[in-house]
Amino acid sequence: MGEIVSCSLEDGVAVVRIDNPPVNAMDRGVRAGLDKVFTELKARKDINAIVLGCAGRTFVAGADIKEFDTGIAEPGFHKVLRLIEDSPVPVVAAVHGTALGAGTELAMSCHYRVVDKNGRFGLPELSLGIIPGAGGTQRLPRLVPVERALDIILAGKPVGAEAAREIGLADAVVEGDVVKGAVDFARDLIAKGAGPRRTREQPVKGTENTEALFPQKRAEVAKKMRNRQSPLVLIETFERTCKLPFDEGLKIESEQSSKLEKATESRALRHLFFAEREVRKIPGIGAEVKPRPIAKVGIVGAGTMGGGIAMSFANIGVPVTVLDVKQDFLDTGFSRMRKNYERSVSRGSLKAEQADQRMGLITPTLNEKDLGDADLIIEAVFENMALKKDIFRKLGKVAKDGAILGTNTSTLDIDEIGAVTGRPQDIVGLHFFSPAHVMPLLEIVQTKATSPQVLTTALEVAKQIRKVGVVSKVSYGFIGNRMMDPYAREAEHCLLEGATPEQVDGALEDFGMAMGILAVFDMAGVEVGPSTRRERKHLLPNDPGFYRCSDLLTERGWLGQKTGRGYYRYDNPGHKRMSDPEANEMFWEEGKRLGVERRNPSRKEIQERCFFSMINEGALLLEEGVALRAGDIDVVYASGYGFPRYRGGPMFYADTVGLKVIHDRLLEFKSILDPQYWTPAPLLAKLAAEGSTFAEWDKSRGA
Ligand code: 3H9
Repeated sequence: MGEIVSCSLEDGVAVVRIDNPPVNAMDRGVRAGLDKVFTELKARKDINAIVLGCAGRTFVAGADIKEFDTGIAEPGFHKVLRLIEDSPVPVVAAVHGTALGAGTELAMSCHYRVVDKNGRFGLPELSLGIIPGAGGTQRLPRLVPVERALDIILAGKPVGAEAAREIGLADAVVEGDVVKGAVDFARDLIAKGAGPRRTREQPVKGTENTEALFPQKRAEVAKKMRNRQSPLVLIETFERTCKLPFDEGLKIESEQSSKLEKATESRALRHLFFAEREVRKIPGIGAEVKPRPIAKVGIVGAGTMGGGIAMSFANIGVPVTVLDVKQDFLDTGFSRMRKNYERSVSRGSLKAEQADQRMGLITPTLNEKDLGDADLIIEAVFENMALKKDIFRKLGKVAKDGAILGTNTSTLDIDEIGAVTGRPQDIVGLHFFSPAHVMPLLEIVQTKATSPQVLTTALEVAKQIRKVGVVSKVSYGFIGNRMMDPYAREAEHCLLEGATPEQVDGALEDFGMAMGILAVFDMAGVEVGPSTRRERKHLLPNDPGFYRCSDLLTERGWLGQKTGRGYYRYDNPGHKRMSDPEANEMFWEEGKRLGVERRNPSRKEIQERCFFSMINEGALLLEEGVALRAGDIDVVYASGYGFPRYRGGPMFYADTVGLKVIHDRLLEFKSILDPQYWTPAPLLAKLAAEGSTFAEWDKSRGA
């Protein structure tokens, strides 16, 4: 293996190269290498300029996120960046791929920046609950005006090469070999006699009118980034430092950033960062199992779900054939897809020709034989076992050998469906979330027969269509919906006990959920729950209050947004939810009739009942092996159910509350509420007794 940081000389220009795959994270090794090379270069008299670039697919993509757990080792970022900035000859960064976090900070400590035309600069630290801690809050506003600098970090979105040049973050945009472009740029500097241009020596830009700016940004953050600490600390850091000399500002940045690194918000977000990558690793399936190539996809069912799935593939350039039984259904489905694309065009996120291109990749058919050349066929028809079996029986006949057969079922037994295909090893559950072209989660359901290669391919497909794929075993509701059930049951029951939908949803939204569950039911259609429950009546608990309010609403035809009333009233077309005193009265009367105690549960009680029962179910899923890791459950909830990322997912959140606290509270609820629901899961009881955590449990199993 070559050196992590190497240096070569090209006629008076030193080319320093970082080579630390996969993403050139600026770990201790990189810092030590830069320290050594730049110290040596400082002493040389035969060098007129230095170019700093990276091998591989990207410039430095940030600090090594793992290092925050152990503490940053020596040499630290400030020392190394200062050394580079102090260079007596000009230093030119050659940026390709995405300079992220410490990568952008490294580039800003160089005197000039040359960027590949597809290169980008980003400071995504807030997505990890921290602020730029290697001088980013101090150097960026010395290159671009304060307000713009703050917006770049608040948004966390990378800035493209041209935009970076326009705002003064980059000096030149080049095509082709970026290091060569940077060497040419350096030679120009030498010819012009231009020396180092140290960012830290520039004045902060745009400091006029900052008095109004910071309160305004604080108000925006309070609205858009509710309950978050790091964005407020970022604004405070800018406010306190924008009129201070560089070194004083840097000291404040350091204090603030090390405070944030230790806070729960950052630990939670870092946990999710790694958990989202860990989900791809399946115990027992090694790198020798290669995914099957997926060049063509078939979809059965042109409904909302089938259409969304088709779009997900067309969006990455994969041709899709969509099958349905009637031309009408195909027409409706295709016009829905076209409308979705048109909406993206009118919002400016897609060009009209791209929309046409994507629609051009989707072909309708009424003939199942047209799915014969697909590498992957996904069924997305409504939930009915007989219908699905019929479809899979036919697919077993028409699909080519080695084609993967996926079902989008959210409730049915996939082993049973797979059995009729004659090739159960090729079947896998692919549970998309609606709207499928938007939602980032894909539950991948492994049956008893699913082959390792099929599972690996499903995980690869998820990555290609830019979704996070999480493996679940077959179980009613898989991971996500199974844990949703107790959560929603408690939310619903609180209505019988005297709470209003606003109080219940308000408590859940205050916790950080994207939307309260009752509002979600109103959006999805209140009748959906009662209709799926009818299918499995024999399995329901003996509890007359079980989802009673949704049954009542359904009986009255108050089905949510589409009928203008459900748990709430709606003023179409704005869908603004409003209190419905008549519905509330109906819930309370029903509670009285059923003899439910009118507890008027507090905000805290609503939150504890909903989230602790959800966590308890999560512990059962782990014990049963339905979910592989607590981290997998967290990924499901953060990416598919609007669980606040800054709490790390339900299982991480449980660890932060303390499993003993949750265990004891479950027992308290058992003594005052319906006892059938509140027995702590054995795994939760065990970990609570040991003073352990779900994270430790994951670790003990090598996850
Ligand atoms: C920062 O810089 C703070 C500073 O202000 C200084 C403070 C003092 N560290 O995502 P992928 C691993 S904060 C450690 O699958 P892609 C990743 O876990 C940092 N590991 O690839 C995975 O490992 P494995 C700011 C990292 O092509 C492998 O690399 N920077 C890091 O889909 C491949 O990753 C960020 O927030 C890291 N920084 O996406 C950027 N980055 O194979 C974070 C990646 O074992 N990174 N790994 O599972 C990303 O956003 C994406 O990885 C990137 C590539 C877009 C770069």
